[in-house]
Amino acid sequence: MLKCKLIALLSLTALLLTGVFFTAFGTACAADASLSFFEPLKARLAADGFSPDRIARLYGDSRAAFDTRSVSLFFVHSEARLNYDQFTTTESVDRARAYLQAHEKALAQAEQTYGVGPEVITAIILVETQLGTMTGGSNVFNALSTMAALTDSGAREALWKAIPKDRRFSRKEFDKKANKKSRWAYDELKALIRYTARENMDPGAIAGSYAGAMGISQFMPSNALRLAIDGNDDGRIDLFVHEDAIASVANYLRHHGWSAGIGSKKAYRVILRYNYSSYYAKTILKIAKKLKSG
Ligand SMILES: [Ca+2]
Repeated sequence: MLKCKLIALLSLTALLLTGVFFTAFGTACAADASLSFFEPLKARLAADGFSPDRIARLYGDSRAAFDTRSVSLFFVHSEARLNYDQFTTTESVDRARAYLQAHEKALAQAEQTYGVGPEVITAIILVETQLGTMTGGSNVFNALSTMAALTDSGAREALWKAIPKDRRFSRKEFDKKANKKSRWAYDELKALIRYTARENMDPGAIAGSYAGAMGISQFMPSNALRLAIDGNDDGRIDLFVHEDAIASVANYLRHHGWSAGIGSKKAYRVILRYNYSSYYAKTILKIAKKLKSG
């Protein structure tokens, strides 16, 4: 609030001189005001047993923000579909082959422990994050908090207004999706807070997808909490470390029914549990086959 008043004074002076700073004033105050959309969410988290001190610290952090940019991507008509063919080109498969060699030890360990072949794990890591090189630029804590806050009408209106009119769903569809996504995001947010506390990580520093998927394996926090594995035995589970991500992908697949010598039909169904898209599952199996054939 103090910051807004100060900027307002400066802006008024600037306005008298040039008029240029008026827009900057509007933006700065809007950013501060939008943090109030997290108030009902903070109360819910405290009621669900999270330490009010920790919650206050998380949302009082200078990086905390109501992130309409990331979350609006859930609520727009998307023209572009992911081009899965890019992952089966010779160039992509060659890079995956180099990854197989570079991480041979961790992949062999994962196969021995979980019965999942190195080719399938590598194919998933290729498609998810281009072998760990593209892990996403959204602040996961902010994206999940913003989505979880959509139970509150003020937050919901602010997001609705932030979506360009020509890309919006109908209001009815938007509300339906906001109801569903806010419940889902709240559970993922709670998992993120628990996971980062357990691993002694700073939740505000985790970058990931706009949906909140994290690390080389793009795990949602609930999966990170339940199924991620410390692959390099350093006592921490860090999905931005290849050994941990490799073991975690293998454990995830095993958890969903993978076993050594699995048939292709069952393999297809298990891979769908990673990402519910037939294009995705077919692409993973195609890459794995190419890698196996040498
Ligand atoms: Ca580790």
